[in-house]
Amino acid sequence: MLEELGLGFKHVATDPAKGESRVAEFLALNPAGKVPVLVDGDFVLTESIAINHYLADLQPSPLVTDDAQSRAKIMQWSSWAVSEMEVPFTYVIREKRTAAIAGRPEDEAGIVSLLNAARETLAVIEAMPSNYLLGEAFSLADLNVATAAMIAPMFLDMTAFPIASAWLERCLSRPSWSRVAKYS
Ligand SMILES: N[C@@H](CCC(=O)N[C@@H](CS)C(=O)NCC(=O)O)C(=O)O
Repeated sequence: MLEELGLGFKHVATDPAKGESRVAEFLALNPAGKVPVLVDGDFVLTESIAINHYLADLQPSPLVTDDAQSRAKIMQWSSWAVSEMEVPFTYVIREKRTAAIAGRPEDEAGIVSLLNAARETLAVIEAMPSNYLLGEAFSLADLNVATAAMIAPMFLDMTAFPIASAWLERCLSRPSWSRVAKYS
């Protein structure tokens, strides 16, 4: 979102896989021990959706149009992204990581069930009648949903979802996204 809006920022690399989000200095910013965290002066904000909406308020852009129904639709898709789409992927990643650390087999049946739930969310995107979630222009709804959807190709055969795949490709081919790649 910072790259989309052209806002200046300093990225502080924090790798959760190395435990860097669980050190005292980071936990003081986010007791949940998770990235991202935005620090804007004395103001500290966690949760990617809240951060993106805050940034959108700081810097007006075509990503958020100023009418109640568009804003509500962005909220609808953003809530859906974190409560429906992201959840099965999060649990699959967690199960794989936990199994690897414990040296035990993965819960295959559990993973199958989670990936089926993930497919159901992709089917929602697949039913999209336009090029982007709110119509013909990229918006904050696409940004927030694509951030969850970009995990899908790691686990699912995307050929079953040509419309969702083409949409994801449109989102991920934005210049902002390639600039973000250098932070990971
Ligand atoms: N609901 C949070 C999820 C944040 C989240 O799960 N972050 C992961 C990386 S994508 C993390 O920092 N995990 C570290 C951990 O759980 O120790 C958001 O959208 O900001």
